[in-house]
Amino acid sequence: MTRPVLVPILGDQLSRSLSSLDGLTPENTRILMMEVWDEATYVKHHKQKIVLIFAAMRHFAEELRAEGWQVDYVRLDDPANTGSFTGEVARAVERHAPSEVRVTESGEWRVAQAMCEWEGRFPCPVSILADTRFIATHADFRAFADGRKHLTMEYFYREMRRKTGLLMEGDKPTSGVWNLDAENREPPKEGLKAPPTPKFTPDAITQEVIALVGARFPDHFGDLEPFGWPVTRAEALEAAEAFFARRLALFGPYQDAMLHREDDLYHSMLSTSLNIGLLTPLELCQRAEAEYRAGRAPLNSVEGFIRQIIGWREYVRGFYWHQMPGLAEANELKAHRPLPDFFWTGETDMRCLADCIRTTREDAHAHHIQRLMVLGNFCLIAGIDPRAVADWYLAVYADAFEWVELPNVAGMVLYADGGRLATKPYAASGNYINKMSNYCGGCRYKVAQKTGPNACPFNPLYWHFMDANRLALESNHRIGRIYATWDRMGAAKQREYLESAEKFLDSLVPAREGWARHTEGREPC
Ligand code: FAD
Ligand code: DLZ
Ligand code: SF4
Repeated sequence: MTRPVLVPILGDQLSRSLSSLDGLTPENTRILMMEVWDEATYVKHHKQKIVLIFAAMRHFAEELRAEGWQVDYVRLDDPANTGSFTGEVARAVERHAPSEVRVTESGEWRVAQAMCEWEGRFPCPVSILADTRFIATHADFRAFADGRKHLTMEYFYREMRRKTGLLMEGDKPTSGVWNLDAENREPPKEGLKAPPTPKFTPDAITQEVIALVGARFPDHFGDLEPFGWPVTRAEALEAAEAFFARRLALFGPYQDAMLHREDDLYHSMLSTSLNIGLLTPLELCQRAEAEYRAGRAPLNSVEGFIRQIIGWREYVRGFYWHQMPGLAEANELKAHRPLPDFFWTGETDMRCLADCIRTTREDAHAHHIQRLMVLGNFCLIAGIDPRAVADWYLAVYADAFEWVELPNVAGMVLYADGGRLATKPYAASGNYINKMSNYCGGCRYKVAQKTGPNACPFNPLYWHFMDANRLALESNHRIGRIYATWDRMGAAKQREYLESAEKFLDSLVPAREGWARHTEGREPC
């Protein structure tokens, strides 16, 4: 018998188009999938994220077996489970004496580092292949980034449009305009109600995983049930079709809107399926373009959706690999305040934050503007430590993988990278939230009040942040003129702002240790 090729498939590699399977047949291949403690706990992921990954992995393994592939599937509770990728690949190498270990590159730096050691460790060659599900290669991003000080997404996005041919007429963008973002900033209308996102009833496989996660990860953040995320490609395709048929047309205009307890609005809710590989970015964008070409969705919505995927999503992935490992430690604004406890409990009188944390707890999801302009903006202007913020985002969202989470947190939200990703910090006072949401009406704080105990905390925090970071920000042409307004206020008004902010910051209770990461080291299986 010939020695098989051993193909480890990780929990975010659940795609039949995976590069490591390319050219192989079931006869000469042994696939390895492994539920491991290290991955389930490197941060204390939201319970629904662990259910999503394990359930999707188990379904994918079943689908592969049904096609005739031989799959070694190591369950979390397998007594011999070593708890790590490297340990499980080592065991599989012993079992099968493969001619080669062939794996698609990891999405995260941490795992990529571990994979680099496999070659020296195993008695057979190890091939680490490019992840061809992404549109931009690492070389594409390097070619874009080399020699640029600011890595403005817009120029990268145009290259991706040219590379894919999406919304292009020859070498020109459809309608002559690359980016229709200016048309996509409608505040929410009173009573706006989007068609619901499909939720999928857990089958027996998923129910078994739900029970496992409930038993093994009881102290992780978030509600375990109801669980309704797509866990198979068929379910993900159904969710995508529902989005294209019922929500894409209004995706653009209401992309930045926020409504109390209207959690999904017109967003696609497809990031989990994309990030674990049930859907590919190109197929979704081509499908969205077809809606435009058929006259069923306007260009501003379709271009906006495609930009999020071949623009932002591809860009942050390139940015991550270009900037790591330094990005994980970056703290340009020297922010050191601990994350407030209410990020975990949701217990705050700030109605906007309470609602965003509620949806995060209930669904392991919050939409982009909630993540950026409410949760992220608060962390920025309150000066929260970037490591603590990144740990929180990585733990609480079902779609969170470091390659996409960290550039958004350190770059887009916190300006911790010194402005390589965003040209200015997205700092905003309560005014922005009031304009784009219905949160403020029901809040105990008054958004129009600038200082004092009843003032919206975003108002004094905004000026406190500007004042504290003047040295770093004043020379930025997109933000510098704000200091003229600050200077015009006069010393007494400035003092009021700063004192209000300090009082508020002093009232914050730091999060207890152990919410995001296990404090007592690795737990036994
Ligand atoms: P839609 O609004 O329908 O957008 C369509 C798709 O575009 C998304 O599914 C996603 O794949 C992509 N996309 C949109 N914005 C971004 C972006 N800024 N970066 C990368 N891709 C984007 N997204 C993640 O997938 N994982 C994360 O861990 C993550 N962390 C974030 C942290 C912060 C601080 C911020 C501001 C954003 C983060 N995002 C992350 C981006 C974005 O918030 C989510 O992709 C989006 O909310 C997912 O919901 P959706 O599928 O309904 O997105
Ligand atoms: C996120 C995650 C979790 C919770 N558990 C597993 C697991 O047990 N097995 C697995 O193969 N993958 C898991 N993942 C996804 C990995 O963390 C992800 O594949 C790596 O971080 C590389 O991006
Ligand atoms: Fe949030 Fe301020 Fe509005 Fe309250 S008043 S909901 S704290 S922005």
